[in-house]
Amino acid sequence: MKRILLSLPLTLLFTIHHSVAAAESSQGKRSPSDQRTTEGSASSSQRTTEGSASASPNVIYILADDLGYGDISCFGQKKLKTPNIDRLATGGIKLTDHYSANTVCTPSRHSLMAGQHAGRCLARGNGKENTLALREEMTVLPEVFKAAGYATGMYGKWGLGITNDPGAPNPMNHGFDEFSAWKSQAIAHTYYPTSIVRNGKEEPLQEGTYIHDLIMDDALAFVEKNAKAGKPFFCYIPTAVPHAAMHAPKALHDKYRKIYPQFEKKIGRYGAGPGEPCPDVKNPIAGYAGMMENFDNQIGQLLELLEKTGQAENTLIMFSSDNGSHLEGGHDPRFWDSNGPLRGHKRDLFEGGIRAPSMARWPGTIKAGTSSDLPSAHYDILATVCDLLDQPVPAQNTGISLLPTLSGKGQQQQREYLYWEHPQSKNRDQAIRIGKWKGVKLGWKVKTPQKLQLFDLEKDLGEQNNIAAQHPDIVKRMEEIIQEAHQPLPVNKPAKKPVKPGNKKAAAKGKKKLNSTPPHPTGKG
Ligand SMILES: [Ca+2]
Repeated sequence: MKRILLSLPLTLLFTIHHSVAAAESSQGKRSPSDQRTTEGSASSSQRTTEGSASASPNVIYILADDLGYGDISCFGQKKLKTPNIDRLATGGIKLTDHYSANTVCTPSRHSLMAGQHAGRCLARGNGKENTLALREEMTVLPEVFKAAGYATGMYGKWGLGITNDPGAPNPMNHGFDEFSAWKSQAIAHTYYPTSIVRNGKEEPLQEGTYIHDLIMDDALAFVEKNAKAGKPFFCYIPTAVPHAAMHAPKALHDKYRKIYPQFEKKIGRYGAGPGEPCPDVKNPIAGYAGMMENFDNQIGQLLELLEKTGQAENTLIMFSSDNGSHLEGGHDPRFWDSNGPLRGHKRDLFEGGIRAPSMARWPGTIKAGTSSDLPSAHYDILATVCDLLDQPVPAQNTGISLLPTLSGKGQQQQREYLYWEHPQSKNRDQAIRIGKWKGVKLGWKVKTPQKLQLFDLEKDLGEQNNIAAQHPDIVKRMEEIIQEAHQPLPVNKPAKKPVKPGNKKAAAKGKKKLNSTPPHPTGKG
């Protein structure tokens, strides 16, 4: 597998404020963490002697789907308790300023796998799934684990292609040994699909089978199997909860119908992939609560299994969400206050669309009950894992290692900015964060791109007061960066069918295709 080492020169023009140990970084000067990443100077055994942690900890990454910043109780949810998810925070570190890489499913997942921000990522929106697949020549997250000798498994919504296709869309083509999933992202809209795909093979399901329980059972079996074998593992759990539709197991749905009877006349509706049942939901408020409790119970099962197999202190668990809360399928994020103090929801680049409730737990290594407001994003996970496992950082990476922030050891490398864009089209929304400053430029759904809006997140977390006019230098710098951060996607390949000489109509069609951008992300997801 071809690997190219990457150094990350940074120019800090603005001071980045955060509470965890920080060090100044300047161009050409690398932090100890960065040196480890680029030069491999610290061996696994060296790190092991520094602390009690194993050099090859198990890693579990749980990615919720459309879970808002205010949707779990340790991040402020008042109406619903999530005691097991909260254990990740009380037993580890809360990452209060950690972000999704994008504001919809596919590009967010693509960025997580490839370690690229939204202006470099090859998926810029939801669309035709197999055209948005990861490129085989890239080294992506599970392949880093494979190179370090890990077992790898994925359980949930892949979102990067049809999972029973044998080519590039298939998770097993990108470093997963095994997986259980929906056949496609569109089918993952229903929790009662007609089939499950295991390791690339589609298996029919009996009508009314709640797939989330099957998928989590498979994840638990993968964890138990490898724990007993003493094999380090990477378990990726991109659950579809709490994305539309509001399907919950019947007993839990009924429990919350009694708690919220005022919504009994409300019907939640959503659609799934071709030919797939997506039952309407009577009282979708109760449906949401029931599916969240079921999910929280599953996290409890996972934690108990780690204790039972003696792996709790040898396992790093990370938790986040692929984008902000949604307004689909009868879900009411306003009732639940799903975005907490933030502005906006899914498909927005205001904080409510991208800031994700995120935590990491690794008993004995991550100090319990701590918090960090280091600005960071999903596209930092690849570099973090490379740092953790002493693996080279893939060439396409744009992230930094967060390991010093998680472990409290070493100097945390700084970055100048975080960047987002949505969607891929002539006019797109763009956002940037530099330290406490947040810039948002709206271009999608407006007739002409608007001027960049500037917010001070320390004083104005809800992004209500645009202070761009008071800080022209910051606005100018942000405009320069977002201009550079956005790179157009490579143009489509020309049609394979040769154009006959003299066929002007076909020639014009071929030329148009060559210059066209990928499908516009109008699809749900
Ligand atoms: Ca999503």
